[in-house]
Amino acid sequence: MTPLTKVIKNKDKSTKPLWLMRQAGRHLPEFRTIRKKNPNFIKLCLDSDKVKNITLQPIKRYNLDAAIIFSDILVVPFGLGQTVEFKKNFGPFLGPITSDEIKICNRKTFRKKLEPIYNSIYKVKKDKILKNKDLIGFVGGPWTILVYMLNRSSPKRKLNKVFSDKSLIKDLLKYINKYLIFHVQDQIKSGANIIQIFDSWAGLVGKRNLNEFIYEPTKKLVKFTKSLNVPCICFPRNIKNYANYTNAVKPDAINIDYNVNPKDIIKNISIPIQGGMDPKILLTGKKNLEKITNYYLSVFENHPYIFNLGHGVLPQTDPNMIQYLIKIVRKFNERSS
Ligand code: 1CP
Repeated sequence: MTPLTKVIKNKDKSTKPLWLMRQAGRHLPEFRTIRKKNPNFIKLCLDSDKVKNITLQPIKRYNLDAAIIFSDILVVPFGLGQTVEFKKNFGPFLGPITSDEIKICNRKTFRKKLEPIYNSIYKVKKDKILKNKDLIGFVGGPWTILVYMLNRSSPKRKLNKVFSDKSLIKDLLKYINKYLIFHVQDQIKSGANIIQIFDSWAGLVGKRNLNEFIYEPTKKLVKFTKSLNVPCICFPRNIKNYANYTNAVKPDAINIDYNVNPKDIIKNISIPIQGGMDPKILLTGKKNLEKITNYYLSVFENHPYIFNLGHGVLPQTDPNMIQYLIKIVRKFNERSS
C-alpha cells in the first residue's frame, strides 16, 4: 500500500507521510529555469514531457511521499472554451464567456483540449521513481471554478457583482460539475490514485447558500471519485464549520488551512486530516520550524495524519528549509515506529 492510502484507507496512525501543496513550482530554481523559457503557462501545462519533468523535480530533490501532477485548476475553464492567461504581477486573467457559450462544449472537445494532461499523468505514473509513492490528481471545487469563470480574475483583486442570480449560479454549477467529474475520471484512468479538491474560495459563501453552492455539488464529485475506489481529499479553504462540511460532503480526508486550531479540529472530526502548518513558518528560522512542525506532529500523533501545509509553498521559500522540514518529519516517524 502507498503511504497516503495507508493513512486514508487504513486509518494508520503510526507514520505521518508528507507532501507539500505547490511542491512543484515557483520556489524551485529548476522550475524557474523552465518557466522563463515558457511564458505561456497554459501551454506549459499541456506539454506532457515538461509536465512530467516538473512534477518529478520535487520528488528527485526531496524524496516526498507523493507527487502532484503539475497543472492548474483553471485548465477546466480552458477545456470549456474560455481563454485563460496568467499575467505577471496580475495572476489569472480569463476571457469573457456567456452561459450559452459554456454549454456549447461537449465531452469530446473537452477531452481533446485536456488530453496532454492525461498523457502527462500516464508518463509520470510509469516512472520508477514513483514506486511506492502516490500520484495525486486534482480539480478545483465547483464553486471555486465558477468564481474564476464569472469573475474572470482572482477575487483577491476584486469581486465583481456577478453572484446575485442564484438560479444562474445553480445552473452553471451543475454544468461545471459534469466536466469536473470527466476531468477526475480521466485523471484516474491515466494513473492518479488520489484526488484532491481545492475549494480555495469556499469561504466566500454565506451560511444560507452553503448547501446549494458548496455541499451538494462537492458531495457529487466526492461520491463519483469514491465510486472508482480512489480516495478524495477536500480542501475547503476558510470554511467556518469543518464538522458540518465533512458530514455533508463525506470526503475521505480533509486538508485544514493555517487558521484552524489543530487541537480543536481533532475534537470535532474523526476522518484523516492533512496539512495545517502556515507556509510562512518556512520563512523563519530552523529552530522555529522544528518547534512548530513537532507541535503539529504531536497534536496529530494519535490521529490518521498526512503532514502538509495550510496553503501552498511560498515562492520565496528556501529549498534548504524544506529539506530540514522533511528531516524533522522523518525523525518523528522513526521515533514512533
Ligand atoms: O510561474 C507562474 O507564474 C505560475 C504559478 C502557478 C503554479 C506553479 C500557477 C498559477 N499555478 C501553478 C500550479 C498549481 N496550481 C498546482 C500544481 C501542483 C503543485 O501543487 O505543486 C496546483 C495544485 C494548483 C492549484 C491552484 N491553482 C489553486 C488551488 C490552491 C490555492 O492556491 O488556493 C488555485 C486557486 C489556482 C489558481 C492559480 N493558478 C496560478 C495562480 C497564481 C493562481 C492563484 C490565483 C489567485 O490568487 O486567485
